[in-house]
Formats: sequence, structure tokens, C-alpha cells
Amino acid sequence: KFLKSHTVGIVGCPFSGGQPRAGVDTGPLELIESGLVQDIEALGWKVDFAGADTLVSPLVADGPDPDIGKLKKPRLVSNVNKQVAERVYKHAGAGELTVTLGGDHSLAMGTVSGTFKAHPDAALIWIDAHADINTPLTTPSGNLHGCPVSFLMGLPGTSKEEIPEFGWIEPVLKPNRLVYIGLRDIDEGERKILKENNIKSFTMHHVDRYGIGKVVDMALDHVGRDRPIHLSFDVDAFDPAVAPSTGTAVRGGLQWREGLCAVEMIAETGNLVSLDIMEINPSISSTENDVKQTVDVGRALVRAALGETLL
Ligand code: NNH
Ligand code: MN
Ligand code: MN
Ligand code: MN
Repeated sequence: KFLKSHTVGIVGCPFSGGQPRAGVDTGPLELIESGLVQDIEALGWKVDFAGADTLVSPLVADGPDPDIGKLKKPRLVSNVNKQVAERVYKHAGAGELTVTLGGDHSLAMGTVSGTFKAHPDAALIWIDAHADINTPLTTPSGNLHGCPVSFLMGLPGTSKEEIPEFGWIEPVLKPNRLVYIGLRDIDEGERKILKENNIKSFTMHHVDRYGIGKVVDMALDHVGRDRPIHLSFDVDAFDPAVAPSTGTAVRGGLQWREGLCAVEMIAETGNLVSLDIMEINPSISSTENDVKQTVDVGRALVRAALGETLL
């Protein structure tokens, strides 16, 4: 409906500056090397990807980058995301289904900006253990991977006047176009923001209580079934037993089939225009198998989004 061709545009973002743990920047390459492009082609999609040597850069700061208030590496995060937004817009504007491989979740500043520039009426579905809606004023950690949604919504503390370093981000996201699934680790300030802005949030409690199918149906009903969808998937939404190689694993998450079923249902609407796979960190593992399992679930999410299990 919203795509002009049966083409997947891949944006690889080897970036870890939105959080403190090294290794998440190697996520995109692991996914590519695992055979992701071949997976996509096998499902009958064309792939628009210039190769593993064309991932987003720069990966390091090009000058001093002191904290702004509590925010860590603010200029680096901003600069990388501005590039990501342009890359995503190039694909989304051409009518491709954009798949962005992270990298840490601060990258959603760029991916959502790029998608919404091409599809201003889009909805954002955020599947994550965390709400990532801290503002520069509420963030307990200063890690920008916990803040992207607040910038996209233009919450207090994120305006051009207050923080010109992020002035390129337009507040494109309305609270009623956003829905969360999988939450179970929410900061105090975030809880307040979610309530005050009436943001629909399906926590793990709702998944347990209603089942994932009903939850996704309610989520789609809430944002509307006739608009483009950007799905931002943080692999820490999964239970640590399913996706162990990630920086901030939280017990009690989605099982393998629950996460995939959610993505399949979103794919089934025919409205998916943009997908983020975020926070795979191959450096975090207690066994060799942990990394393989986490990369496998990331690949499976992409295939599910492209209709693998829809006959
Ligand atoms: N809420 C915490 C923070 O803002 C943790 C965010 N960590 C994530 N988000 N992994 O998905 O620092
Ligand atoms: Mn393209
Ligand atoms: Mn996240
Ligand atoms: Mn998370």
C-alpha cells in the first residue's frame, strides 16, 4: 500500500555511542555476515544495499564532546543520527521498505526522523523492555539510547532552544501515534511522561494477561490500521534466555514465538514501511551459543517482517 517496490533498503549503523558498553557497534556486521541479505532475497524481495563497507560513519567523535547536562556523547549521537535520518529517508522516500541494523537504540532518533519525513502519517510501534522516553531532564543515566522517543515527540528539554545540538530533529511524533509492547523496566520520570501524555503501553503484564495476539490487535487498533508503520524492535524485549547478547537484559521478557508473532501480525497489515533491529551486542555472552542465538532471533525478526510465515 505504502511501498512503491518490493525492495528492502538496508541501512547498517555500527554505533555504540548512545550507551556505555562496547560491542553493540558490531551488531550490523554480524547480522549481514550471518546471511541476512540472502534470507531477504530468498523471500522474493530485492535488496538495496551497497555492501558491508558502506555502513554509516563516522563511528568516533571528530572533536571534544563534553556532556550537556547529564547527556553523554551528545554531539556524536546527534551527528550519527543526522546521517542515519538522511540514509533512511533516501530509502523510505523511494518507496522501499527500510531495515536499519543497529547499533544502540539512540539510532531511532535518525530512523524515525527519516521514515516520518517520507511518511508523515506513520505510526510508531516500539517493542522493548524499556520506554526510551527519558528527556535530558529526566534521564537517570545520561545514556541517549534511553531518550530517543522524547526528542521525536518534542518533550520539554528537547527543543531547539534548549538543546541546539539536536535542533535538526523535528518533533514528528504525536503521542497517539505511538504504542509500546513488552515494557518491564520503566524509570520514574518515564512513568510520569507515559501517563501525562496518555501513551498506550502494553507491558509484559498485558502480554501475560491477554496473550501477544490480543495485545498486538489492541496496539494496531490504537494507532490505526490504515497508516504506514515504523516498527522499532529492541532485542532486549525478548527474555534473556532468548536474546542473551544485549546490553541491558531484563528478566521476564517475550518468548521467541511471542516476539515473532508480534512482527508477523504487523507484517500482515501490509503497512510496514520501516523496521529497526537494535541492541544486539555480540561482545556480551557467557557461551559461544549466546551470540548465535541472539543474531538468529534478529534475522528471524527481519524474515518475519517480510512475510516468511504468511502464506
Ligand atoms: N531507562 C534506562 C535509561 O534511560 C535504560 C535504557 N536502556 C535500554 N533501553 N536498553 O532500551 O538509561
Ligand atoms: Mn534506494
Ligand atoms: Mn531500546
Ligand atoms: Mn531496551
